[in-house]
Amino acid sequence: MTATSASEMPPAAGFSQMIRVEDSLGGTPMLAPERARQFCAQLEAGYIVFLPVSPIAISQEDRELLLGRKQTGSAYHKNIAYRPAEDRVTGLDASEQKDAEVLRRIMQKFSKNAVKFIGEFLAPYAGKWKLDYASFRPIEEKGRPARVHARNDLLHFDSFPTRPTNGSRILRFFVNLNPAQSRVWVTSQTFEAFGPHYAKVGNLLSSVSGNPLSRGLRSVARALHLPFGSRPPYDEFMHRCHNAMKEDAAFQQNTPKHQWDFPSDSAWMVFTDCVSHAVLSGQYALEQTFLIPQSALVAPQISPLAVLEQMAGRPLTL
Ligand SMILES: O=C(O)CCC(=O)C(=O)O
Ligand SMILES: [Fe+2]
Repeated sequence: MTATSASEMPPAAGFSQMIRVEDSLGGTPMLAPERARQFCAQLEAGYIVFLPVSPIAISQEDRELLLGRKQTGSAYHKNIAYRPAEDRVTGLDASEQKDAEVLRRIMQKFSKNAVKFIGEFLAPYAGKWKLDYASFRPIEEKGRPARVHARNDLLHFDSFPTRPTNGSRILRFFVNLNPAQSRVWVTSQTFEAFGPHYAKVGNLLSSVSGNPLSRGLRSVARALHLPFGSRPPYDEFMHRCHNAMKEDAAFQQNTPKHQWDFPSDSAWMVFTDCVSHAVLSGQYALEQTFLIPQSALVAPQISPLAVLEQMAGRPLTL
């Protein structure tokens, strides 16, 4: 079965939907500009764009290395982050430097190919994003032990605690490398439908600071690299919302969900700051994150930042 809704019914308004792009676009010329713009608009509204055949070529040798068949060390048992700006992998200790070089080479290639593909597929964003980290995820997600706030099997909107986006949106592109097993996600309501509820019930908005004086102080603190105020009000809200959702067992259990199975060698892209998502199972995925600034969005008025600023009646960025 390819990616489908568990209920076999299209999700209702306010829930994430899926768009299936049948033909493999690898190596094909750019989409017609209006189609690329439409994909951007649909993604920004909380759709998942699913490609049954990944457009990113990964050689057999690299695949075998990533799947651990030629495993030499323990590096393949951790999630690996790759920082494109510095061209290096992080999170490995000194004994794993041999693996680090192999992984750096593979991740660099993946990251470059993902950038090339997304730059063509979502042309309105090309060159306007800030390229964030890529990752390799070799750990089985089912039953993976983690602290509550770090659990990815609980529904959440993404917020990076140490890398505030200051209103830029989080676009992620995934490839399931597993030759036999799907990666299984569930999604629920989009941020536009659900975020305001959380903001009201948890009184989360009023407690994130946004007045001009403290904004000024925060800017100074940031310039001086002081920890105080390093997180803009927008990120503070998104972070609290992320944590509150994961802590809320009743919500996790009762909210309506749709399940999506991403089969071997498929790829998908999604704005994970507006698609509430959780990964239930799957092993071996590659992922590249793009931070899309407000100025590059096709529909900035429905972004999580715009939704929250409308409610707060004040700017929430620095
Ligand atoms: O690895 C996945 O499939 C998604 C996990 C997730 O929610 C995340 O990394 O934020
Ligand atoms: Fe996530």
